[in-house]
Amino acid sequence: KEKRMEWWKDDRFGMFIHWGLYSGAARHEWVKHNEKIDNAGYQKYFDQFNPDLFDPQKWAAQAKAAGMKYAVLTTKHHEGFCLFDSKYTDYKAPNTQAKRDLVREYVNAFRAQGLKIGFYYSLLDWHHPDYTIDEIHPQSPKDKSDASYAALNKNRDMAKYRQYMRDQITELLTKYGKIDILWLDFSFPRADGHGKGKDEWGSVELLKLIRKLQPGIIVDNRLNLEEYKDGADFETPEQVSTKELLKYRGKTWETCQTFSGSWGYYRDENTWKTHRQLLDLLITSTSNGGNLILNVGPTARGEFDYRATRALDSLSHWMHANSTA
Ligand code: FUL
Repeated sequence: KEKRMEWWKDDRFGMFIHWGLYSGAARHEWVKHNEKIDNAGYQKYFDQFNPDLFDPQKWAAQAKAAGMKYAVLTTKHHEGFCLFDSKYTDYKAPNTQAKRDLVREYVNAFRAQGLKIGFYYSLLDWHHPDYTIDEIHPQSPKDKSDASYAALNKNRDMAKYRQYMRDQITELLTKYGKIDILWLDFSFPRADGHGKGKDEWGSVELLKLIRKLQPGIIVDNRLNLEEYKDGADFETPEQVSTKELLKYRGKTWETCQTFSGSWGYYRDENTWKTHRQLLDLLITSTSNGGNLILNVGPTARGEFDYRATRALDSLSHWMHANSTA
């Protein structure tokens, strides 16, 4: 483990990219859950998805200029839509107006700039027909009774979904060359019994498969496997303050932070962090033994929002003025 973490501890700064159908809704990557939208209601974002301005070379150049050394892209977020060409689903970018595997283009462009490659993959899936409905599913029952959950889940089989995840993770870890990071999200046991934990995800098996397919890969802690001896490589404090980050000193950690409050593109959000705040996060993280992964939520057309571009530019000016490279 020490060995595989070496480059990561040295690199310290990465770019998170949340991109999916929710980018078209432009109001949070949890929009399907937040507004209780069913598959039929969500279909328009699939039909309209057309990233005509997607230029991964430009994304990679912006990341590099800002001093970032690695990137993690959402290959599939909770909505279930896949940016890659998976043979296990039709719910994927090649079947939209994009007509191609967008993950492959990201991998090629970022690798060409010398950046390390990471994949985010959601354990939650609000589209898959076998994913059982739980309390955070868009179709969770109003009355929250055991009987309602049982009725809704009569024909849903998590074992099939577990196999689907193993198949897709196998695709991701065998078809794109060396993958440096796998960022799985998320598995928190739920108090009321209508949520999911490591057993429903098949976390132990999944991690064994991952380590077999890509022995050097770095995996986050969201499989909830702290007790498993070859478990998580790093902790993932999410959107916490610089003060809170100090508590992680001595651990192996990466704080994930967004420019604003959501991860997916949210056009009308007004809570953007100032450039000074971003710099504080970077300095506090790196000087306390942690990493920072800063998130950009591109638009559905495939562009970085002007506010994200300005923030990255400001970091890049600072990097330029303060580095010897
Ligand atoms: C969370 C997710 O639910 C968010 O949408 C986002 O992906 C963040 C990094 O992790 O758990």
